[in-house]
Amino acid sequence: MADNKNIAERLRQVHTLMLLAGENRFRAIAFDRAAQTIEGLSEPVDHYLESGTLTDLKGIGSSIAEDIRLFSETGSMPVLEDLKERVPDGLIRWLDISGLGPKNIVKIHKELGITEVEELADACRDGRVAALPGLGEKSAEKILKSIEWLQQHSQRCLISEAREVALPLLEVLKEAGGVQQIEVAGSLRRWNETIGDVDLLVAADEVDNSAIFDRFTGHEMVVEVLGRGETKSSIRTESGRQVDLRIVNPEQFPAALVYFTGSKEHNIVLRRRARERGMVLNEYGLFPANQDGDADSSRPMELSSETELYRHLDLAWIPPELREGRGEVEYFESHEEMPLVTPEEVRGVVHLHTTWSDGKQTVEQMARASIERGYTYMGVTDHSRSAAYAGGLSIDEVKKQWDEIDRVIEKFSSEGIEFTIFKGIESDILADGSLDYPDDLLDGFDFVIASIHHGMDMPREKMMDRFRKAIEHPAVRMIGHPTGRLLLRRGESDLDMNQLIEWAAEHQTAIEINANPHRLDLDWRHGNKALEAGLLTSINPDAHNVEGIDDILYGVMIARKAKFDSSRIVNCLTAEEFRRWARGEEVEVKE
Ligand code: DGT
Ligand code: CA
Ligand code: CA
Ligand code: ZN
Repeated sequence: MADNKNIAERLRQVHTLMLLAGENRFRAIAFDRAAQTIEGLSEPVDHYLESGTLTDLKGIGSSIAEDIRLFSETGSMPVLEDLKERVPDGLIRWLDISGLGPKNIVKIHKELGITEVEELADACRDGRVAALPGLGEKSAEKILKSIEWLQQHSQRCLISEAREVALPLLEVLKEAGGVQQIEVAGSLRRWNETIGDVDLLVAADEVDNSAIFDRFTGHEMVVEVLGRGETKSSIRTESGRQVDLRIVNPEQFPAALVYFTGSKEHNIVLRRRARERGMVLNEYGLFPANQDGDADSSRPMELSSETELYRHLDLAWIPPELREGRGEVEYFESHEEMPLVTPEEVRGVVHLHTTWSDGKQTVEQMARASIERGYTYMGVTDHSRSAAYAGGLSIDEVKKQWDEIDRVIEKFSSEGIEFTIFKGIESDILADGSLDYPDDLLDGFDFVIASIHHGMDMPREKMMDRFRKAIEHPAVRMIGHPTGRLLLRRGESDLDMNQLIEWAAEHQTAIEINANPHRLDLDWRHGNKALEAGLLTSINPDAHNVEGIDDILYGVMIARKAKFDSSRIVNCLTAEEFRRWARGEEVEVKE
């Protein structure tokens, strides 16, 4: 038995490898389509296999059905195994190089006989790539730039990937004998958008350390033990992540947790405060300073929690996501708490795609999934017409979609379901800053998100001009993913973000926090400026399927890092308040 997700993943691998093997594109695409179909099923595939109805499904012909059957029965898919033999491992990594598609990968690989990313970089430098027909110097330069960028960033991973590693380890270690307390520390506890390594911290009596480390290094995810000592052990997982586990005595736990949560900048400020109060703070504890100013380690302060440690420094407890050395320490000198948005305060799912453009589920399915998750409204925002690659909607299709939304609304009301669906659009901002539809059509939407998907690398002045025009357009209520970045894969547009924030705040136009873990854009580092300007945001999953809605959690944590409370987040409004804001009425921001 294999689950649908697993099967879909294999089919997708076949698709990718076929492209890299230079096989017929349409045959390859069939596997991608089949993967999409399998993913969208509500019943397990085995159900269809048993009843012999697999080939009734859209996009599943008899040959792919056979591949699925074999995989389900034997756990192996011959077509995939065969491709894996034929396509060198190194080539697969070429797919991460932005601007290099399968066709050119195959061409370069065949003509130059190279398979490793490093070899490709060399071939870009010495002119071999530029000499290939259809590539040229510009392409070679672009590929090289992208490789260098990747190499610089490949040591890190997305927070979503780090959580996939950390949470199962945390679960297992929680149950291990002798573990008295356990926490994630480091950048993951601070909810940074990318993570270098995962840090775990355990409180235990020393006699138990060895057994706990056995449990850790013996976990099924571990492929390599990088080091093992008395109090620290590091492993690498199959996904390439490094995890550090440190074990400290229960008395040391609060100080160690603060130390290993970081950030370094935050720790520096805390240590200075300790010194100013005649104490020394380090990873082992908080100590009175002796005459030389060193820690008097014979007399550690008794600390039972992080809160107590902060108290000794005349501070209230600071949430980990704020510990970035950006004024949080000063704030918690005189405040017990900072008002910050919580997941429960988000009421509406705004910015999502449906089968009308490049989403995987229908309006109704997305609505029901939002209801299941406790939301009370959603804003459908498919792509606009010039986004042809993503199934952007023609004017005619927009009107048909409105009809469908009306039908779903009616259906819900006949079922007694209270749920509001707004008709929105994610309109492209074109090269000249105009939007993608005539004004009278734009007026027909409940709200418009304006985003840039093309020409993201125009010069700063031009980019700012495009955004300014979009913000000034009366129909626009939100700017989508402002920098256009794809974390660890593609850089950001060159923008004056402070200026952008000011313009948006003036118009009560929100700049979204795109909650997709690949984006997390608006970046939280602009939080102080956003607060000062009174910027509104919206925590938007940019969901392309039902599961995508759950990314809202990442957006909430990034919003907290950026110091947003619910009064500046438009999808924390009720549906009626959201409608009023969307119409251009003022919303009240708490002071
Ligand atoms: P990462 O792993 O690059 O995503 O970022 P972090 O913050 O997890 O950094 P990491 O794993 O090197 O260290 C975990 C925490 O330990 C860090 O946030 C602060 C603390 N720490 C590590 N090294 C130092 C140091 O040299 N000085 C200070 N003050 N703190 C350190
Ligand atoms: Ca770390
Ligand atoms: Ca570390
Ligand atoms: Zn977009």
